[in-house]
Amino acid sequence: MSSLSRTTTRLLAAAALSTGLAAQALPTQVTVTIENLAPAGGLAFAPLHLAFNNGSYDAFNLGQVAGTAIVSVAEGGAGGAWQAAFAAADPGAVRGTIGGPLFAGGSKTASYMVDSAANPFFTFAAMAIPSNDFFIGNDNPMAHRLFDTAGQLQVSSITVQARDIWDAGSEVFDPAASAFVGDNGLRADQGSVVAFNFAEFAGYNGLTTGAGYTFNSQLAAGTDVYRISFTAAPVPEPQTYALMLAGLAGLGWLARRRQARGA
Ligand SMILES: [Ca+2]
Ligand SMILES: [Ca+2]
Repeated sequence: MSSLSRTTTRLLAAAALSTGLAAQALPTQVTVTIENLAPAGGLAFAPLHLAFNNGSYDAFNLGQVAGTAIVSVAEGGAGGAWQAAFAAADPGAVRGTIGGPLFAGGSKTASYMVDSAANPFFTFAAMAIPSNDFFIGNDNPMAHRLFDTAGQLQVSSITVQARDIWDAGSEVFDPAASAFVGDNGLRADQGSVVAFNFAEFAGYNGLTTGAGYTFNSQLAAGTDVYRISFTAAPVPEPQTYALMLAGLAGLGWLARRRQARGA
């Protein structure tokens, strides 16, 4: 094979690779806004743990014993085991934590670079406080498919109502032992399973929280308590640029060779 045809072959391969990447990877800048919609003086939330993912990691199931991953969210909010389990099960997921307590009426925003083709699904988990072991999160890992196959955002927001709040079933309800109002050192194992539960929040009414306000649940089943909103902006992939530049440089070299031969 001549030097020229070898170069042409390489250029064609680079072009094919470039086209292939453009079809497969869909890099997108996703901005996530979280809002605590609970009535003033009511629920607060620990940091939100989130992951843009391939839909394969299922952190818990209604009616089953909670594992250490979701318990690390539900019983203290820190979620270290949840993050580690997610990373092990779905290494390509884009994970994050929107930190700090989120009080009623509060909101926070964070942005993530996501390949919407590889990670079209969204999973989240956060402890509700005060509580012993209450949390919000999606049971079905494929419940929230944010992106279609063309990379278009399909979900503008996820709203959580009081009826959607989970009790991990891992710690006995006891205001004296609850995070944010009691002494965590007093907590006791519950030995139950994951269930829906918002009624027990009324048991904290009148107690002083760690933030100094007097708790008042005011929750009915249909009360909105949390919203996660999304906006997305596609971004060109650096790899695509690099391949295009390499291809252009190769074409320039080829043109110079042709010119030299023709002369
Ligand atoms: Ca599940
Ligand atoms: Ca419990």
